[in-house]
Amino acid sequence: MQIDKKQIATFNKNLLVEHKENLTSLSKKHKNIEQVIDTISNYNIAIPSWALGAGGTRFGKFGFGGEPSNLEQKLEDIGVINTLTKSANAVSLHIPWDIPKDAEAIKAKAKSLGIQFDAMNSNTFQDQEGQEHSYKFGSLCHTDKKVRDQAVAHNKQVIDYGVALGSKSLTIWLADGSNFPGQLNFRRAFENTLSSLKEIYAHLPSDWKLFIEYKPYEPNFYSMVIQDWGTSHMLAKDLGEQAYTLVDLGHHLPNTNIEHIVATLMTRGMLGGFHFNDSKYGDDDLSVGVIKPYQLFLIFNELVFGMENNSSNNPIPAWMIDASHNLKDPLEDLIQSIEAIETAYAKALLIDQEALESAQLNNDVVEAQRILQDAFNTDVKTILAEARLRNDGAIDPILAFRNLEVRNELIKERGLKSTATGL
Ligand code: PSV
Ligand code: MN
Ligand code: MN
Repeated sequence: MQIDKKQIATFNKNLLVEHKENLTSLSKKHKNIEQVIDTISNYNIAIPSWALGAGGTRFGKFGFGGEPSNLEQKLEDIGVINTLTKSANAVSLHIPWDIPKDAEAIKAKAKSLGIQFDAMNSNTFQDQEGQEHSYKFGSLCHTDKKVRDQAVAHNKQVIDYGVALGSKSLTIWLADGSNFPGQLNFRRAFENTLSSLKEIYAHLPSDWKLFIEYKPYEPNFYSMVIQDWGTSHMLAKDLGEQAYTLVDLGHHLPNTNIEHIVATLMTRGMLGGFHFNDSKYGDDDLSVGVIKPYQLFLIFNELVFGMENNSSNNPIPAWMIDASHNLKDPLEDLIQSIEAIETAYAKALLIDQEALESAQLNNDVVEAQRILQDAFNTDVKTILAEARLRNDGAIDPILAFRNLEVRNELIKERGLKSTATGL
C-alpha cells in the first residue's frame, strides 16, 4: 500500500485554518520558531525492521492482520510512516530476520520509497536453523574459539549485506553474560569479546562506523559482558576511531542519569547513536515518551548543546527507535514514538541557551530551572505539524492513518494472518 500526496493534501484541508492560526500565535511568542521548524523538518529517525509486526514480548503475540511478511512489505510500511510523518526515511535491518536475498532489487524498492539503509544489526543471541555451534553460553565472549569464530563470521556477513545495500554502520548488541555467580570469568569474557570485536572491526569498510550497545541485565540476570557505557567506551577506544558507544534508553538501571551519560560521551566525541524507547521498569517495553518525557527532553537538551558546541567532533548520532510491543497497531505506535522524539527535540531547541549559561555562571539555580521548564511546558504540536506540512506530510499523522484506513487496506492486501519476523 502506498499513500499519495493528494490524499494527504485532502486530509490536511480541514485542519489547515486552525493550524495556521496556532502557528501565528506561537510565532509571536517565540523568536526562533522558524529555526526550530527548519531543524525538525530536516530530522529523520530510522525505523527498526523488527518493530513492524506485533511483538516485543516473549509471551503472547496477538496479531493485527496485514503485517509485512517480507522485507519488501516492511519497506512499504516504513514508506507509509514516512509519507505521513516525513521523519522516517531510513530502515535499520536485522540479520538474519531480514536477509536481502536480492540486494539490488531491495535497494531499488527502498529508493522508490525514499528510504535509506541505516545501521545493520547482527544477531548472535538466538540460534538459527542449521547453525553449527550454539550461543547458549554466549557468542563473542564464548569460552570456545569455534563459537567465537562463528559469531565473528556472522557479523562480517552482516557488514557485507550492508555494503551491498549502501548502509554505513553496524550495531552490535550482545546478550552475552552469565546467570549465576561463578559461571563466567569476567576478565576472560571481556578479553574474548574484545578480540572478537577486533576481528569484526578489521572487516569494516573505512567509511563505516561500529556502534556498541550496552545493557545491565537481560537476558542474563547476573552479569552482562558489556554492562554499561564505560565498558562500551573502553571497547570502542581499544578498537579505533570508527567505533562508538550507542545509548539505548531502556538499557539503564532505574533512575540512571542518562542525560549525564550523553553529555559525557559527547565531550569525548564517543556518542555514536541512539535507540529510543521508554520504560517503567527496564529495556524497550514501552513507546517513546510515555513514561519519562521530561527525561527525554533533558537528554535532547544535552544533544542540542553537544551538537552546537562540538569541539570533540562528535558525529551527528544515528537516531533510531528500538521499541515494539503487542498491544498497539505497530505503525501507529511508531508514529507516536516519532512524535514523542520530535516533541522533546523541538522543546530542547526552544531552550534559551544563552540565558541558561548565564544562570549557570551565576549559580542561579531557580532561573536555570525556570528556563528549562518554560521550554518544556511549551506546546510544540504546531511546530511539528508545520514541519510536516512543509514536506507535504500530514498535519496529524495518526488521524490521517485512521481516516485513510491504512490498517484495513493492509489487511485487504496481505490478509489477516500474515506475520512479521522480529522480536
Ligand atoms: C535487546 O535488548 C534489544 O532490544 C537491543 O536493544 C537491540 O538493539 C535490539 O534488541 C535488537 O537486537
Ligand atoms: Mn537497542
Ligand atoms: Mn533493548
